[in-house]
Amino acid sequence: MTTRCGFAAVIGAPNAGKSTLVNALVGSKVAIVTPKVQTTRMNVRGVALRGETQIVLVDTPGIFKPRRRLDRAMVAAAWTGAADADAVVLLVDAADFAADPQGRGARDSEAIVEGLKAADRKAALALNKIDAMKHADLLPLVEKLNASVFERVFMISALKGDGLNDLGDWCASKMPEGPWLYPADQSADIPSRLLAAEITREKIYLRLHDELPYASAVETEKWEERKDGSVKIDQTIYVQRDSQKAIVLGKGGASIKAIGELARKEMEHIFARRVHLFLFVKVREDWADKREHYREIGLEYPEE
Ligand SMILES: Nc1nc2c(ncn2[C@@H]2O[C@H](COP(=O)(O)OP(=O)(O)OP(=O)(O)O)[C@@H](O)[C@H]2O)c(=O)[nH]1
Ligand SMILES: [Mg+2]
Repeated sequence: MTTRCGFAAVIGAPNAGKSTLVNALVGSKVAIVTPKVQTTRMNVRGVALRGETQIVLVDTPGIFKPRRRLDRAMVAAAWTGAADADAVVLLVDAADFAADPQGRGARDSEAIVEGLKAADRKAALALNKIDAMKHADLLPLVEKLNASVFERVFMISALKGDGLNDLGDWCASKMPEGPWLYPADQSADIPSRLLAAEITREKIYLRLHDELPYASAVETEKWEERKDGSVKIDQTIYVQRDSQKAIVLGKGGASIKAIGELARKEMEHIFARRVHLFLFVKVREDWADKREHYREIGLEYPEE
């Protein structure tokens, strides 16, 4: 039997629902999801199977007008993900676009359409979050986004699952013939230490607000297998100022305790074993300018 295998990159403006879509197509959580923009910082691979076809889905950071060094690295990674893929899905938050056609999300999406055109890159357009809008508002949007540059247009809800079968079939049809890259039972390609750090970062995004999530990074320092089958994980949360450290800790340590509790529970679920999680908070003003941090999460380091 001939097998097929290739890469399908999901790109789009921040908060479009890319990570939600990749998790839904894969059928398990490979990428973290939060209501905040710029959650995803690196390309994450998840594996979906459809018959004899293996689709390696690439979740990418949101594409927007970058300012900080970290932002530039994230946006560059997203475009690289698209350039390397056999299929590209541009995901748009249609509910947000319809509600605010001049808004930041809409402008970012339009700029990505221009980018795809300039690169002569064929893609499918997927209008997401149709569960959260009037369907009558979809048509004008298709026109506005210049749907003619797209091979196909899908209307989906990554959250509820609507339209995902057709989109998955389209991705599968784009995969070239070839051997599978991953064993049939593997759904994620992210080292456990990194996934553990991402899980903690997700809880920080969910629990803390304003600039704090963007000023923080998480690294897994130690991963210690114990004889009883459990694992001890030490992680450092980096922030940029003393005042931020105080916020992460919270009154009497309440905040970090809650973050640790949520993260540990999810790690236990994902790694299917008991986890002892120890979180430390350190101030490192320039973590976002250190090469090692970029290497750690697999990003190219922008020189300026
Ligand atoms: N109503 C609705 N909400 C959705 C849908 N898909 C995603 N969301 C929500 O949109 C928010 C952002 O989802 P993510 O998957 O983190 O979005 P993203 O594009 O990966 O965001 P970044 O990584 O920050 O670029 C979350 O609160 C999701 O629950 C959908 O189909 N309908
Ligand atoms: Mg994401």
